Amino acid sequence: MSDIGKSVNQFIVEEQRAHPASTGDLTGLLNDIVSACKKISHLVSRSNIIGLGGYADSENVQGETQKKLDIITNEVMVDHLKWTGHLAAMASEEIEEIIQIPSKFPKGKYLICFDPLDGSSNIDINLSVGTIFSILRCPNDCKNPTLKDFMQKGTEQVCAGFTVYGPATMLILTTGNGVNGFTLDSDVGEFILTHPNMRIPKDTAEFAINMSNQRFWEAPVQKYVEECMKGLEGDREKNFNMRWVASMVAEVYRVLTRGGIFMYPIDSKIAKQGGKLRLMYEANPMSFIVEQAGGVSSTGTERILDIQPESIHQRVPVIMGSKNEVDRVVRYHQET
Ligand code: AHM
Ligand code: MG
Repeated sequence: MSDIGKSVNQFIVEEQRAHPASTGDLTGLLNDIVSACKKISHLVSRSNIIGLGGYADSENVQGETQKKLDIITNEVMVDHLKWTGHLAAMASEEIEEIIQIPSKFPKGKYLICFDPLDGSSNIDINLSVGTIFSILRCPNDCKNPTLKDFMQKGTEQVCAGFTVYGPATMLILTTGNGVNGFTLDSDVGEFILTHPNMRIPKDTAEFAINMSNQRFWEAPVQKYVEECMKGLEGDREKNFNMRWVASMVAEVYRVLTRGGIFMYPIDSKIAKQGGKLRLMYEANPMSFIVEQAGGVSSTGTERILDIQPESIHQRVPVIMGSKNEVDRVVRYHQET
């Protein structure tokens, strides 16, 4: 029987039953995340009506001006996750320090890193935004977790997922056993499995990069994009199409559904900070998902999931998507 039509809760419980030794903690944590994302979806869709559009008077740890929804969605995540006993600590793109579980609540064995509202520069123009999360095991004493406990390679992730608040709200999930996509049925308030076993085609004729940064890129990316632009009139065997939504959740969702290569490479403008996208909140969870769907994810010189994190807000170059195109960009890096 096809799995299509199952609720995400049923799907998660069945995955848990396939691992008889599991305690149900991850199932509980995923249910908490699902609840938070449903609340965020509701807030995002009503933000103009309830006065949540536009900027707040604050900056986040990265020095970026925060949108009102950046702050509120961060609070929704923390409020939904802090009391249920599944987490030892949290880290958010919007908050400088790691977030401890208040002492009145029990602590669990997992750590979570999240970007509560990725692509938030798109919110006022009614384009897709989303929430990204990555779950790790707390390695040591879960009673007093520290920053050091979060410094685990992406290969250690237990689960990763993201939502897209677009024409439909979607949830994409991996626990290391393939990638599944669920659509929120807002009439009944449940995510329903609509996209089982998502696979990224190996080949693609679609690339995504912010072309306005072209003059700052390094030689391998210059070469690759120039070839895509020339298509059949250059050295490529096909013509290429370009997309740039400026919302990673929307770009990765597109790559998962019809293939493509998504790049936010290093460039001379952002070289000092190491890249644009954050390792712990964006690059690692998305790389886990992309690899689980048969794609590849690299900085250009290194597999992203193999990077040993050095700080919680660390940024890295990102090149991910259809295998044959990412491999080609990596090859151009090796050749230079
Ligand atoms: P954010 O987490 O502050 O929204 O920033 C991340 C976003 C990604 O979703 C997107 O790929 C990128 O920033 C867009 O950057 P740019 O505005 O330089 O095109
Ligand atoms: Mg983000």
